[in-house]
Amino acid sequence: MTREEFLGLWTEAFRNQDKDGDGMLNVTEFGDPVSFKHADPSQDGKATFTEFTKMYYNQFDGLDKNKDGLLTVEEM
Ligand SMILES: [Ca+2]
Ligand SMILES: [Ca+2]
Repeated sequence: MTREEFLGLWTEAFRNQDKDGDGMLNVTEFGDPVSFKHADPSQDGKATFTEFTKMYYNQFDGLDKNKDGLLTVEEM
């Protein structure tokens, strides 16, 4: 899948997880305190949509071993 498709999945997840609809995820909404640290680099207890997608943007780069801008099943 492309980076756009990958981020699209997480955009959808963000909307579903943002229960109170304030455009940010707190640790309760996020559900995983360990990964939440990566989603909230500013450590203010809120992961904004920008922080959230940035985390997955970087994760895409980490997973895309051959740097062709596509994630294959093997790479995931
Ligand atoms: Ca929220
Ligand atoms: Ca790749």
